[in-house]
Amino acid sequence: MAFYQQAPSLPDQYSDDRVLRSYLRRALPEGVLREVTPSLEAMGALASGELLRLQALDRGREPVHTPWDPWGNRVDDIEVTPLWRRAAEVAATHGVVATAYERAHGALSRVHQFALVYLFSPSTDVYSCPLAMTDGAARTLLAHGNRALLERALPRLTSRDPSLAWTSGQWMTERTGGSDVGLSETVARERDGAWTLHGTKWFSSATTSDMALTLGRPEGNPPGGRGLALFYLELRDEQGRLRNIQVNRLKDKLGTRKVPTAELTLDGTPALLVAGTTDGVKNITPMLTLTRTWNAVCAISGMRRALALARDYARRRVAFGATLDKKPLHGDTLASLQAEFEAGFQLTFRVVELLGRDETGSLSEREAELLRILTPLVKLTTGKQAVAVASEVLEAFGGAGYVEDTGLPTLLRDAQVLPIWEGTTNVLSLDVLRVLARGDALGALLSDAEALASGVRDPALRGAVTTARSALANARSWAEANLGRPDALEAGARRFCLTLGRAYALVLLCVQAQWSLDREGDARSRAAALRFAHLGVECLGDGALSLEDALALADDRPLGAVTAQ
Ligand code: MFK
Repeated sequence: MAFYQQAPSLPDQYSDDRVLRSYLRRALPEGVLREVTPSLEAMGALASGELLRLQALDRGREPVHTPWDPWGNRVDDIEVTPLWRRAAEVAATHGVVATAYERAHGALSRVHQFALVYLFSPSTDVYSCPLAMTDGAARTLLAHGNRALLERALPRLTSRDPSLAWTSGQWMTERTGGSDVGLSETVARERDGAWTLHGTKWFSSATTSDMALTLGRPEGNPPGGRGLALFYLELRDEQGRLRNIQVNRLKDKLGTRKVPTAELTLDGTPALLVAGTTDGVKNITPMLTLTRTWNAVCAISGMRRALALARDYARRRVAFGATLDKKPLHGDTLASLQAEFEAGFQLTFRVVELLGRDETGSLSEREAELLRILTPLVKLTTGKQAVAVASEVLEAFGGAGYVEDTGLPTLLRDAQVLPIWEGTTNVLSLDVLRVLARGDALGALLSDAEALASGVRDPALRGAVTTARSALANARSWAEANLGRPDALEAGARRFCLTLGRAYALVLLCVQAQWSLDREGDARSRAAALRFAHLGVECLGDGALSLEDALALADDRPLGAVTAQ
């Protein structure tokens, strides 16, 4: 009989997840864990049951934009796919955003909420995007305390009732650029106390949202981010018509194909000021903090999904006389990916814990500095990991990983957005430099790493901790040595940040590994920590080119003899 390969399949996504469950046992008091477990079990079952089946049926479907109705009226309807419609219902009823605002478990509600996100996200084709912006909008409105807006929008943004729940957009990018937002050209006009917006938004994600936070420049304001103001708008009027917003077209993107990302023209769109007529960029940063955290959670959950599929496949696929899971080289390859995932996981949930404590007012000033520096670090570190892991997992499937109807290529395409949106790796590295210029966030990070490391006793894990500490100390020396050399500091910023992110992640993974050894008699996280240390956390390198040589090389200009610094 001819041979046909069995497809990979997924077990229950909560009960099968050793890493998540072990972390939750460590992070949550027993009573809290008992209370949140049913919701996580329910989401795990949906993620490997109904949502997974819908996701398979949804493959190849995309949102449809209908600009005109049959009678020539401009309507700009956007119809999302069935998976997204169901995801919206599930997200609301299961409190994927609301859990964080109900705060049934105080600061730990963020851990609960992001554990739900982590389970939900890989089966819902980037429905995490509108949810992240919704969470970010709720947080931003709360941060500014604008009562009228809070009363109108917050109950909707955090509702568990799908018929009431709203999602929000975050429209920042214009044709002038997605990174240098201060260049934005949208004009805000005020007539008799009412504001309207006039301009073009070039990448508006999830344009099916009910409201958006966006930036516009009040007439007469100076250029730059300070001259922009933060605005709130609702997309449709009571009759369901768009409020002077035209959807020019949907973007033809590499991935996130279910997300209806549009180019918009705002031609007199009514909007309300959120917090004064200036400092729009600064005022929208609470949103960025949240969406960057979501980005990291989606990065680790994407890695986890890719690895779960690869692991299952390795048990089924026979080559050269045995299943792949018996093959030393295949196993060694997956072990490295698992180590990357576990380190990214611990780093991400550390930030989630701090975020929850920040929102409940229980962070010290020093911890607030730590959270500020860790937010860009977790986003940039896990974004890079997610792409690398997805790419290797496709390879672990051989040709099947390159074939669309296996669903596997989507893993890579959807991972590739993670280092791009919400700030590229380089823009986030510059954000870390912005943090270093004020206060002592680096000191806060290093002393936190020291405090965490002091509880690690296992001799092999102590070796891994030493690797991390030495990378962190080198990074600090490098930053101090370059403080007066802004160009050199900028040139090395990405390598510096990846060193900080990876080294701190290694410390956290050692802490989890020690706990798991002591309390669960499980050495798997220990193995992950040792492998992660071996893969390397030091990214600064000794042999970096001089800045002059690097710039010449980048531009392919002739240069003298290459010199090591
Ligand atoms: C999978 C789930 C995730 C999904 C979400 C999907 C949605 C996707 C939609 C998008 O992609 S939306 C677009 C996202 N765009 C960005 O993330 C923008 C990237 N660019 C930056 O982050 C730039 O660094 C920035 C726009 C902030 C630079 O603008 P400016 O005006 O040149 O910044 P400047 O002057 O350095 O800072 C202005 C103020 O904001 C300063 O405060 P002060 O006025 O008190 O001095 C800064 O300290 C403060 N600030 C800047 N970044 C901050 C911040 N504060 C806190 N956190 C930050 N990250």
